[in-house]
Amino acid sequence: MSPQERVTFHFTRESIVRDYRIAYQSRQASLLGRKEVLTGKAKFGIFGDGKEVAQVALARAFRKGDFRSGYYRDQTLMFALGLLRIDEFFAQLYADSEPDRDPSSGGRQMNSHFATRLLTDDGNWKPLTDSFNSTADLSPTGAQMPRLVGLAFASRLYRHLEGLDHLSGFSKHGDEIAFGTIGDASCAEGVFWESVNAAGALKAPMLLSIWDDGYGISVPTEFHITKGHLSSILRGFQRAPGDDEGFDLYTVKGWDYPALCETYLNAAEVVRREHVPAIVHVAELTQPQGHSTSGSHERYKSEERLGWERDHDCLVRMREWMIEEKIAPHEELSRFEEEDRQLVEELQRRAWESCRRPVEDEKRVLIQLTSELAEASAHEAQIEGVLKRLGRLANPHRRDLLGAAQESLIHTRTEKSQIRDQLVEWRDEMEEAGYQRYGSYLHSESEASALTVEVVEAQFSDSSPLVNGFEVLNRCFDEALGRYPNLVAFGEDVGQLGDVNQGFMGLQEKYGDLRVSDTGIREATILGQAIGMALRGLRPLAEIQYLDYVLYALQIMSDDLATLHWRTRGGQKAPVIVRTRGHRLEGIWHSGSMISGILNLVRGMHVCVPRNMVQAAGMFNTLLRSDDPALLIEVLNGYRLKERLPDNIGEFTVPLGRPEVLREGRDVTLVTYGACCRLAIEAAEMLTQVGIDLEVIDVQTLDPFDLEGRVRASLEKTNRIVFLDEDVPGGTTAYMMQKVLEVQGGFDWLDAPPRTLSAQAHRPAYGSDGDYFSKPNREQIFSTVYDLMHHSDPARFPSLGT
Ligand SMILES: Cc1ncc(C[n+]2csc(CCOP(=O)(O)OP(=O)(O)O)c2C)c(N)n1
Repeated sequence: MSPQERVTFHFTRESIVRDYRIAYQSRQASLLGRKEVLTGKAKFGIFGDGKEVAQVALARAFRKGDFRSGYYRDQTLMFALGLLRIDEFFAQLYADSEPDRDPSSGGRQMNSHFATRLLTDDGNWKPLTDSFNSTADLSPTGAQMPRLVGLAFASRLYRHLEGLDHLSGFSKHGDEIAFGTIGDASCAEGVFWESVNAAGALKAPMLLSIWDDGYGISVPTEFHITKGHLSSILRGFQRAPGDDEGFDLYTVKGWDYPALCETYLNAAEVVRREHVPAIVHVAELTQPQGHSTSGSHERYKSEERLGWERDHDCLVRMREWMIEEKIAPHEELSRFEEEDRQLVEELQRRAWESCRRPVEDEKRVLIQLTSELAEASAHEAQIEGVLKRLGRLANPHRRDLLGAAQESLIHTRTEKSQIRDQLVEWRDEMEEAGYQRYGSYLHSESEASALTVEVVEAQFSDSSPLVNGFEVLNRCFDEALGRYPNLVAFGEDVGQLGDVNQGFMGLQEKYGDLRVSDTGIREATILGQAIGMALRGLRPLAEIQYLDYVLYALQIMSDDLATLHWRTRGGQKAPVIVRTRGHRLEGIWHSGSMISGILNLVRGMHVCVPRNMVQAAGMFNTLLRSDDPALLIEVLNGYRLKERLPDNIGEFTVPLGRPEVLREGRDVTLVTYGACCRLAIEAAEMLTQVGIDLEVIDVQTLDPFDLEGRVRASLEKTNRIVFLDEDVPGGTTAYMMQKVLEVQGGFDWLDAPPRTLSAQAHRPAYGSDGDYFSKPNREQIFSTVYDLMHHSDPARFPSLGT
């Protein structure tokens, strides 16, 4: 069926009234939500008013197993699908941190950032074909788009790939649609166009709705979009009749309920059956309360526009239509509206009380303890003052309680009493609970955590061949593709060529072009493709061709992938392995090692920096057995270096967070990773000639970092330490230093100032000398270590003349 062959649908009166009531309740929730913010009970509010009718229509096309990847205007869709209750909507507005009351995020996300719980409490997947599913929203405009590509493309794989029958909880023959939503102004983002193009090229069954209310906050559409009209500029993506390349495009007015229902049901039918993506441009939407609680739209909308918005309010229009069509008379609708208004108020009240109750209980305990402390203290008046100030707060938060406890403890710091000890204990427990409440689930806490994967040593025998580094990876990937039928590898040049360094050479031929595939040059959506696929039970191994180009994918990696498990409080996971190569080659954009910039933005992912391809293979094997997302950076100049191939290439694992001592020494500990390991070993050989015994440690993974304190153990022996890498000064060397000196307590073992040796602050220059004077070199390592020894024992190690 093409969009030209539309089918008209007939709905029961009851179901239409139900749609109206959901839309009406949703509007009431928006109105009341805004009030709650303006009266100070919540911090910020952003609501879906003006978009209700389109969303109840869209909900009619949603089927079990389908996914949503949307944004903060979608509350009505969530209500209509039964994925969000009104009390839960308010719980999130109040930042209620109880996950049963805010299942989307457990108080971690601001209001209208929705998610369903895809995982059981122990971190395993629920059967997703039994439910409507929503991925977890993000605030950066357009950031929902890359993931949408992968969510949709997964259906294509489930329809066409052999060997996925055991994953029946994720798909029924690839019949699932990924529904996306985005605002009109956000369509100006680069990731929007990259995602639309990628979905078209991949023939991914996505159905994207653009909610067009004519503004991005205060800026009207013509400033965002060429010609000021999305439908016209999207036309180039439209497929020709009978063709299966391209999109189906629909434009429909956001207040026209029957047209919206018909459009969505027709569009979804085609997307589902033919796997042809579609875009529904929903025009003429309004925003009755303005963008958010941060400002008022009267400041930037003309009187004329405000009047137009009142006339075209989708609820007003749907109501008129229902009366005209004799679906329900005015009186009946008024009665429902009154009932629904009261219902929303009642649910809001309950949400507020539930949110406040635990804090009020804690406040009572604190007041009891503090009052008793005051009675027993010489500082009674000051503590009473603290209590009075606390009493004046209408709705204190936990931070106010902890502040009051701390103040009381400071006043009584010279006193000893049992009641004071009790207050200390109360404060400690409150702090512990608070950090747990907001800090858990940064990484997997399931039995598949990467940190609990069994260690299997690499086995070598007399017949273990010496091969090129890339051949080690090639064998590893071959074994992995054979073992895991849901493993899919993709990236630029990964398919036919087998990647630019032949890691996948011959594997597309062996496993097919859906398992090992080429992508366009589109790093953000390579990442998004991986996230979406991982959310649907596949195991993506996504390649970013060079570390330097990770920056194009970094926003999605940082905002979406790295935060996903945490921001849903363990409700969702995306076990994506991102593979890239970096450190040393040639020039600014092929030898970057900007690790700290990445490392510090992807907390929530593991970051592996193997020194060679055998270690890399072992880390891949570990990650494939786990459900944590990770970034693995191979050493760019290591593919042609010879390594011995382990006999158990498909089975051995390298544990994360366990450094390896590459060379034992007693004088100085040198801590490094990746390509610098080779350089450090070379420098160590030079140092032996002057009687300095360098211990070289490869940390192997930066996150997690040395879980057993192996670096500190080395420092206890040598009492001198150098941190070495190719990042900028104060980059990852500083990161490692903080871990060792502060976290591991290494400071106490130092006999000399700690040193860092990194690349220069500028980017790496081209050519051999460019490299030598940009990156740390053997001579610098020698001098740095020698200098430490010179300061310890100038007689034995006289100045080199520097
Ligand atoms: C990357 C990014 N830039 C800026 C913002 C601030 N911002 C939040 S919403 C918004 C306007 C979005 O307009 P539109 O896409 O039309 O959606 P609407 O809010 O109108 O539904 C802006 C600029 C943001 N959240 N993310």
